[in-house]
Amino acid sequence: MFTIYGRANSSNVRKVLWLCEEIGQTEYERLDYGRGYKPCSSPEYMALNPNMVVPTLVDGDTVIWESNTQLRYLAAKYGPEEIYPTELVVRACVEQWLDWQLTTAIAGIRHLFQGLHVKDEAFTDPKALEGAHKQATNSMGILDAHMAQSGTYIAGENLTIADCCLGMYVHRWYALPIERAEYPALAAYYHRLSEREAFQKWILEQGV
Ligand SMILES: N[C@@H](CCC(=O)N[C@@H](CS)C(=O)NCC(=O)O)C(=O)O
Repeated sequence: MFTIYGRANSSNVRKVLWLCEEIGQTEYERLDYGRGYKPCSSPEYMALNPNMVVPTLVDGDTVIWESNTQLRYLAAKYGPEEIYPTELVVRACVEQWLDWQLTTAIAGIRHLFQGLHVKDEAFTDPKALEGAHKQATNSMGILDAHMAQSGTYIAGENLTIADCCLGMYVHRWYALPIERAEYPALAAYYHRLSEREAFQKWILEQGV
């Protein structure tokens, strides 16, 4: 049995919990660390994850931080082949979108979430919010264009960890109180994800 350190209302934790549900690995232990719960700045947590963020995954002697790496690890260890395909070109597609989430897509959406939902004063400046909205609109436009030609899911006909990673932020884009551009392929994708029980449990039912 592995342990996931992280509160279930964190986007990065929810990605991992969604994947676990999809692959039927539900016998894990989850400990509430992070904002509003046990502090990530405590010595015992920092010994596991010096970044002071959630989630951290502990599987036996293996300790992994970075949620997308946890997705890769859990999918490779416990999942069916389709969820983290080994065929080179499909694998590259999955990796590309996982990396894009962390390097590009997260910036605007995170700022909007912190400013409009958490209402953290460091993120409420109107000009900065406008910039974040442009960034998020642009990122979701890129994903919309991709979904218009990719098929059912990001890497084709099967759900992969690229969906577990980005579906969380597609949900946030639709759940935040913002103006949204018309993105028909993205909306259809969100609707498809919303029909999955595991997505309902860990993404839709956990709030924004
Ligand atoms: N790149 C990291 C980012 C982790 C991160 O930013 N986690 C947020 C929650 S989504 C966090 O720990 N915030 C501080 C806290 O909850 O104490 C990952 O993907 O694991």
